Amino acid sequence: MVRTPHDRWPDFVQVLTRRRTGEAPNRPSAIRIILTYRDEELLTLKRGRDSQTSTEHFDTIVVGAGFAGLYALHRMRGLGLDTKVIEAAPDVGGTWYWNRYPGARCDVESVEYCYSFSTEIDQEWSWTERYASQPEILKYLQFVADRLDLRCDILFETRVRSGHFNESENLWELTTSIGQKFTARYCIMASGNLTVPSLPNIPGIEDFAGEIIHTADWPSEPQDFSRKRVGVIGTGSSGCQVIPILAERAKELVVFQRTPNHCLPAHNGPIEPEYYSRLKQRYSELRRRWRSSPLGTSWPVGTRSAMDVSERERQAVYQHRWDVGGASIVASFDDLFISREANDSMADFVRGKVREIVDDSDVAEQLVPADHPMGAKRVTLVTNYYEAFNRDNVRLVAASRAPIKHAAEDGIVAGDELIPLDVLVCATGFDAITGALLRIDIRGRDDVRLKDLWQDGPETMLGLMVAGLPNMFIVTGPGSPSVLSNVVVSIEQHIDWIADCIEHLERKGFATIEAEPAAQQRWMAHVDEVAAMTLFPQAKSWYSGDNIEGKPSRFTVYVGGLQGYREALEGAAEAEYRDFVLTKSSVRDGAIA
Ligand code: NA7
Repeated sequence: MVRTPHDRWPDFVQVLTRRRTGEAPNRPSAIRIILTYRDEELLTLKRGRDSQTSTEHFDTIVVGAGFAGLYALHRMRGLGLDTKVIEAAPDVGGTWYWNRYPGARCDVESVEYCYSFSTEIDQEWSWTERYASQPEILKYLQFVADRLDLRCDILFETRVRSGHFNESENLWELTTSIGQKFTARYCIMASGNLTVPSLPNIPGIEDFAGEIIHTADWPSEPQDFSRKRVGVIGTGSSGCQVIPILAERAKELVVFQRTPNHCLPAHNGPIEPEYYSRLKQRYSELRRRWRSSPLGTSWPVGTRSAMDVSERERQAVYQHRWDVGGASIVASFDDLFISREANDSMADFVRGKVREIVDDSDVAEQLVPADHPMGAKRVTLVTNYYEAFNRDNVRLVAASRAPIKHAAEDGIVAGDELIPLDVLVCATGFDAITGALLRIDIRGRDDVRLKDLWQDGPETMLGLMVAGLPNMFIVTGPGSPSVLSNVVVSIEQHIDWIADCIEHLERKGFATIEAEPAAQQRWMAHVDEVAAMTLFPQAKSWYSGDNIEGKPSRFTVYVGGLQGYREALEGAAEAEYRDFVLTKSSVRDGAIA
């Protein structure tokens, strides 16, 4: 069974636990979640008894063992720093460990969604599909961990609860869920942008007698849905990937759609071996070329306005990119993210496709996305998503006509109808970008809490550091291109910057580095300024935190261009960390470089 650290479900589990106490439930949903919760508690108790009471010291602690954490460990070792990675899951993989729902797949092409720092890894590893599935990505990360012998420095099944900066010692003091204590001079937060699942707040959910599964915590044992009525809530990437598979496997499938999204065909398939061996011969050159392109990918990027070409040519361009597959349609012209008119021309094309594919015109109209600019919410890459609605066993329940009202013992009440279900799949997304960081009680200088610093939304310098939190580095944090770039590329770029920065501190004898508050303010003003020039803020999305109740809404992904961002990073390092404060002692205004 996949062990679910209970704070992945904080409120939900508490509700279930409270209400179920004393009952002898025969209700799988409650049982499943409570058991996984208890499992973690048992583990905590068991491990707590023999956990160390003394504090272990490291030069660097890395939080998370996904793409970022593994590479961070590799780089820190290269600097000769004694490093420990702390990871909540029982294995490496990060978000690719947990998101094991059927159909889970990356929306970036495999040959681009991988590390580039090692020629050996590049040559020894071979991707089998154009878009890698979750099991294959997980295998890749396991391969990398073994190849670089990383596991011995990773503490698995351990969650960092708090990180407090000790100003007199210039050390981060970390505590884990089972009370272990660590100190470190540097802390690298590789905790991921999409790692804290979000559950829908449905009244009466604790009464539902069926099983509830979140896509980001899919059971590892095989599930037989052939006699089950399955409901899926959510039609983002996870929902749109799992729905076509469940349509084939379940007796009945009900899709609860709140907002229709723009879905594009992935045209996934095996990678041709000849193509791949040719590519491998030129891997580094191709990578360099892709990464220096405006969007950091292999996509050809249009340099004209969508409105500067004839209707006929526009349609031909969109059709070509639709046929090629993937999300490159969003790069067809250079103004698709800044002009609503241009964006509408692309969205209209996709809307036309939905109407073509879906047989029932009424169902098609409900699936047509209309409320946000295309791409302002992440487009989803799909295989047979719209086609699934042509099956007799699949039903769409759109919130525009029948919003979910509450859960009942037998199912979900939407509109005035009780829809009977045996299983409820929540493909309801994540407390993205800031969620994993804010789950940890992080306190910097003067005991100031990250939670308070970010009460109106996250503020960082270049997405890497926060004023007041010395020697704490964030990988692909808010204020960087993060989730709107090829994340592996951004991860390598950030870890390399962090490693160079630490090397600089060590070489020059500095004790701390942190963002300079005024520079941080200027950077975030720039992040806001460029975002306001685009259509991104026009959508309510997880990019802005809008999917989480009570979370401040702020679009903090840097969309000012990857080239400019790279120059800002390099410029800061070349100018010996201009815009950062460096100290040689514990005193904040000590020797400043
Ligand atoms: P997303 O993209 O956040 O999608 C979540 C979906 O769940 C989305 O359709 C939401 O509708 C829906 N949702 C969320 N809460 C509810 C409630 N309470 N009721 C009904 N529907 C709800 O998450 P994914 O996991 O699909 O993808 C996240 C990223 O992971 C993806 O972009 C890739 O980068 C990988 P809404 O649109 O908010 O109306």
